[in-house]
Amino acid sequence: MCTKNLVAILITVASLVVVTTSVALSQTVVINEIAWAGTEASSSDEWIELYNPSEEPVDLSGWTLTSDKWVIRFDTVGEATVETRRTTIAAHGFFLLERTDDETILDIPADLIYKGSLPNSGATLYLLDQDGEEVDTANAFQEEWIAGNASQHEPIYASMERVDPTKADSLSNWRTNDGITACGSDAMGNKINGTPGAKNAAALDAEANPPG
Ligand SMILES: [Ca+2]
Ligand SMILES: [Ca+2]
Ligand SMILES: [Ca+2]
Repeated sequence: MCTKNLVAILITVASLVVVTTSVALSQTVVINEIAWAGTEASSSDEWIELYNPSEEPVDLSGWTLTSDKWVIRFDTVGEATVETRRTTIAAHGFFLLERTDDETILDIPADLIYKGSLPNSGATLYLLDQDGEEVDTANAFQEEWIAGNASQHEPIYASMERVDPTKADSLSNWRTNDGITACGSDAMGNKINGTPGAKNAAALDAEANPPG
């Protein structure tokens, strides 16, 4: 509770000083989960989840999600975008991007299909708005992935989950999915060690056991 109040005060102070910088980060669309290692069915079956923590739906028209290798556009097929199905992310809603086709997560419909891989050695993702302004980043603070597993560690092919979607990208705001609070099936029907289209296990855990 104290933490929340402190954040609110800081935001108020910051918004008095600067109008348009990273203040927006606390209540805007974030890169919420990254399955950079793919799934048990296929290491190519990567997927990415966005989350909108705000009280208003957000139109992603003109926005892009980029790595240093590819650009996903939310409203236009081309570059890394294979198919778009909607451009709006609901208030407190999720937006699921599946690589290659909709089978990546068999039982949950994708909101967008893309192509282009995320190296298991690490990458940084950037979410940019229609003006090219940076809305959010993921894994911007070290070369290797901060969290998530490939096949060498249990739970295998676990996603990298953002802990608090109202807080900025940082080394401490990501965790590996615990393999317990998980949902969805991969292309072969195996359980996904992640939470595509649902609240992150890491976020639920942080809420149940707040730091301090
Ligand atoms: Ca990969
Ligand atoms: Ca799917
Ligand atoms: Ca999730």
